[in-house]
Amino acid sequence: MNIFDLSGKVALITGASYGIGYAIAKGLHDAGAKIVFNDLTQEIVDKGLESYKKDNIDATGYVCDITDENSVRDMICDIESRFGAVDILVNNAGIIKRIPMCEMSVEDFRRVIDVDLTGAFIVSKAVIPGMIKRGGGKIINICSLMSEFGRETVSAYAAAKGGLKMLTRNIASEYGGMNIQCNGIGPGYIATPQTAPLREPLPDGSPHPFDTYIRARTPAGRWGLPEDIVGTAVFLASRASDFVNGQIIYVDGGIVAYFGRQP
Ligand code: NAP
Ligand code: GCO
Repeated sequence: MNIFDLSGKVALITGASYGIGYAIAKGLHDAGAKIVFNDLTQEIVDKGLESYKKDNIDATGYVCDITDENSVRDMICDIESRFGAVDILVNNAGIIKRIPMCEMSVEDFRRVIDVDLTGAFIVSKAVIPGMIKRGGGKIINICSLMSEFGRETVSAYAAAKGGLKMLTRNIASEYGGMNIQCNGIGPGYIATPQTAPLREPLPDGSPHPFDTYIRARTPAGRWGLPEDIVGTAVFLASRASDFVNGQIIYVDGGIVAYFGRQP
């Protein structure tokens, strides 16, 4: 028996047209799961579908904003009628706005909380009843180093991702008795469109100071790749993690463990 086998499982990965979500979806597919994803616009969903097709993955994509509860409910009803209840939910969709706190509008702050925290609540709330009926399920919340740390300009994101860590523990506490495991993954600094502005070389061709900083701050000495997250996601989606609940696993090249080099 392969304890990582996901054959026959339905996996919904939010915001998975590209980036970390796409890599996780590909990994869950390779382990046997049926892949369903959503994104904000038809254009992005179509781009995602093209990538899945190129990788020989028969994925189904929905246009759905995770902050819109009615739209999420419609998507989950449709998934349940076509494929059955969602067995694995990956709350991956997320945004960041890098703005110094005292310059940030309350609207911007609320939007980040809405997508990164409330969105995960809305989608989890919509799939949990189906999981209970089916006898269990797996929820994986994509947290962040900012579930533990702060830094300049990311107040809303850190507040949301810190909240997502606690939502993870609460779902584990509230539904663990119904055989639902809810865990989080805290990726380190991963090379995706979200972090592209932190990696772009300066006009004179020299590396971005944040790029240099991250390489020095990461014991592995490099940025992570979306593929680095896949093994942990498959583990948390599979029966191999059936007694693991409410944990956040940092997949960060060692950043959380490292105090940093003396300047
Ligand atoms: P990304 O490249 O920006 O991808 C995020 C995806 O979420 C995009 O497809 C985006 O769609 C979608 N999305 C945004 N708002 C949405 C909404 N309201 N409803 C549905 N979909 C929505 O980000 P990523 O770097 O792959 O990050 C994925 C997750 O990992 C995020 O939660 C992020 O915070 C987290 N994370 C990233 C890093 C990192 O270093 N990259 C590290 C730790 C945690 P659009 O294309 O339409 O915007
Ligand atoms: C930032 C980054 C981070 C990462 C990630 C770290 O501006 O500091 O974007 O927040 O994306 O979430 O785990």
